[in-house]
Amino acid sequence: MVNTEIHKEIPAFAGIRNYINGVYIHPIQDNWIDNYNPSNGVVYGKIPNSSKEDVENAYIAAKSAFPSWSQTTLEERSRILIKISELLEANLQRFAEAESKDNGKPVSLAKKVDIPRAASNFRFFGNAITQFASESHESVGQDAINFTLRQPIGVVACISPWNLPLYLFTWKIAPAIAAGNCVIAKPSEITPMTAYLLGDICTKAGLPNGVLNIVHGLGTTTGQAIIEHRDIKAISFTGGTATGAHIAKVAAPLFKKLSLELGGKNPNIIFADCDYEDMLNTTIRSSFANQGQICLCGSRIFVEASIYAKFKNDFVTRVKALKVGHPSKASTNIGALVSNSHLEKVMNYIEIAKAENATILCGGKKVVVKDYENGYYIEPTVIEVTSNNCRVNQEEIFGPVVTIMPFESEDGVLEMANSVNYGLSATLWTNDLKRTMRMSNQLQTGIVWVNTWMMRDLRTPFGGVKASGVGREGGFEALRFFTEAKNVCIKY
Ligand code: TXE
Repeated sequence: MVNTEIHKEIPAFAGIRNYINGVYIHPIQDNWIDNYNPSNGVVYGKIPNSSKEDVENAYIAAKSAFPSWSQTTLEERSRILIKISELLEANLQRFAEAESKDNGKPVSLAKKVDIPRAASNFRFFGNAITQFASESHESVGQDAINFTLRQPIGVVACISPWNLPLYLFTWKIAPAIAAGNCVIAKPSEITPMTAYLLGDICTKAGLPNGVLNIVHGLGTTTGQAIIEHRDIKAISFTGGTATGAHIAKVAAPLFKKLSLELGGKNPNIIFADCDYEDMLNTTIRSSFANQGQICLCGSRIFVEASIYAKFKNDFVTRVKALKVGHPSKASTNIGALVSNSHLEKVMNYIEIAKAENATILCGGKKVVVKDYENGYYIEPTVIEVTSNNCRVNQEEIFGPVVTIMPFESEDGVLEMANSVNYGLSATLWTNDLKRTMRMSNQLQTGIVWVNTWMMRDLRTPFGGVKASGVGREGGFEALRFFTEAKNVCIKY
């Protein structure tokens, strides 16, 4: 039987609950995992490790809500999504602090980027659904017309990671519910707090019970139960490449629709004719924003040989000036990494770099922050490599660690940029239009930024090629993913 205890405020203990059928409830098996604060290494809450039965409860709630929600007018869906957006904006400070405490990112970043973007996701898809049109095709000479129905799929799953917790969680949920689906969503077990708070916001905004159900837990238990569920027809996933491959394997025999947004090892290619200061400022950001834990970070920096020495000197000087500190301090540029195990993974790559005879130009060590000695801090690190084939240039480190190396020719750098398993994004710094077009055409990535980085227009397709994923999110691409196209052919 479903326990319907409503749990509205976060008490000091901060045990969070699943949000199923519009109420906060305990996991059926009373199984919990610890939630760590990365800034001080202290356990500050408990998270349900939800079982198959919890997922089934969420499924029942979603399935029951579907007939009514899928028939709700677009105007009404839009109104509710925009209301959710407004409530997120009204609770900006509370959500930003919760995100920072869970993830280790500076509060200032969560306030400027993560939470406003989560609000934008709801506002954007609340508007987009009212503009989402389908096609018709007149079969000329055959007295027939075809038109496409875009129908919601039913119950769909959204599984998200820990690096941009609410930002990516809502990037999936908003188009899924806008399109008329009911959702089972699982945030990362490492950063569940803002997803937990979102449930209450959705209820207050008038989202009908069961349209969104949030289950918490480990990937191997809760996540696995979701991807194995026979009646969940589509999965939108963002996370590691290995997990994406596993999900694809489980989902294939069940014929689920999949959108997989996975890792990246993105080239940042700097030509001598670029606007130097602009490039330098943005390269600091594209290397170290969110402690380098963004799949879009430009972790392989290639610099044209004629400006390499100058860049190396200026970049390292600027990196050394970045302040590692507690996420709540306004002076902090680099907060804590998300977990101790992730910190160890990143540190291990620094040892790998040394073993590969790369040169650590700056950083490379853990940082002890006064009063927060057990937090997961690391210096921003720049590694000079002599080949693109080394492990630190081929494997996703996902931390405040970048490599730099010079290049001689456009063809040479293109070859290195593409010689990697991943293919998410690339950044080009140049003022040469012809080169911009040549390179943009040939880079094997889903996204190319020219003279900017991570500038996002939510209407544009977002996703990668090769090991960076399958499918596209964003704009109408996301609404297409969350609907089935049905052709109706009428002979008249
Ligand atoms: O991610 P996981 P991890 C990269 C980054 C990082 C690596 C591993 O390199 O070091 O991936 O990170 C859920 N069935 N990225 O292990 O495990 C899990 O609970 C269903 C890049 O922390 O992929 C969480 O909700 N779900 C990335 C989500 O998958 C499962 C962002 C992502 O966690 C599952 C994060 C299973 N069997 C890490 N196993 C990006 N693309 O931005 C796990 N999950």
